[in-house]
Amino acid sequence: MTLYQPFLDYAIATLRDRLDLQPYPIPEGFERKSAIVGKGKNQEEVVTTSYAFSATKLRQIRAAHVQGGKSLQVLNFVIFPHLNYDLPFFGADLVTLPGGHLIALDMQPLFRDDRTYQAKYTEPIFPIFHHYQQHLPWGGDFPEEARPFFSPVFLWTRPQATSVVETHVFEAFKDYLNAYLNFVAQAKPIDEIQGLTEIKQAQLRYLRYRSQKDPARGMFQRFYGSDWTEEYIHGFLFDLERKLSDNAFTSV
Ligand code: DBV
Repeated sequence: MTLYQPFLDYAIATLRDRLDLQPYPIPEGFERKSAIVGKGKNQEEVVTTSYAFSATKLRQIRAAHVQGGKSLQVLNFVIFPHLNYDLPFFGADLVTLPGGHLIALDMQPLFRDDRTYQAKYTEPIFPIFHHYQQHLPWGGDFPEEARPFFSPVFLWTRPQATSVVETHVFEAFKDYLNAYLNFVAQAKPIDEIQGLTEIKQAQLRYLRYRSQKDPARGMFQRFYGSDWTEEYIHGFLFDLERKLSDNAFTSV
């Protein structure tokens, strides 16, 4: 059992339990990808598996799980709501590299500086955030340009010990996911044009940032080549623009 498998199993079981989960298409050739990397006795098989679902209020729920031995494990898990809900994105980036663990967990806001939005989607999370922050201290510098996309309850930490990932990080992941699903349960569709336009712009802003700056791009290029990587990023991981142009005359 690899480090993030229990996170993925928990997430899928919880989503099945709490939502009307439907399959979401994964482009052919992207469900599973493998490559042999390294030389001699350092050779490792690196396998990337993808998972995707949708639900009534959620356009795409997707996970990418990279397994390449003890010092290369990644679970990137994001929930993209439908464009007629003001819900934040659920974003988890759980990364283990030879240098250590890097954990990002957040309810990423559509409108970071809007006080009403914060009261609705950030303040309820403060108790959970403060509870875990004592065990998961701030991870230090991260790209300034990423700031607009993070909430004040962004858990960002670089634990030394794997046991911290297995315990505190796993518990935080569960609590954030369940709190997110509480928001989903309460969310009401937006139907006025102004609100819908703002949501679409905010979703596209987030999506363009994440796809342009994907910190995994270099890693995927090394393992699987640059054509596969670009298609994986734009055709699966961050696919909203493609879906909008595929469905120019229908709703997404
Ligand atoms: N990051 C992704 C996707 C990944 C992924 C789709 C499928 O957005 C993995 C894989 N993240 C990944 C890897 C690294 C990081 C780093 C492999 C290490 C890159 C390296 O050191 O070579 C949060 N992730 C990072 C970093 C940040 C984030 C701030 C540090 C790198 C940097 O300084 O740019 N990713 C970023 C973020 C979210 C997220 C804000 C939201 C929770 O998913």
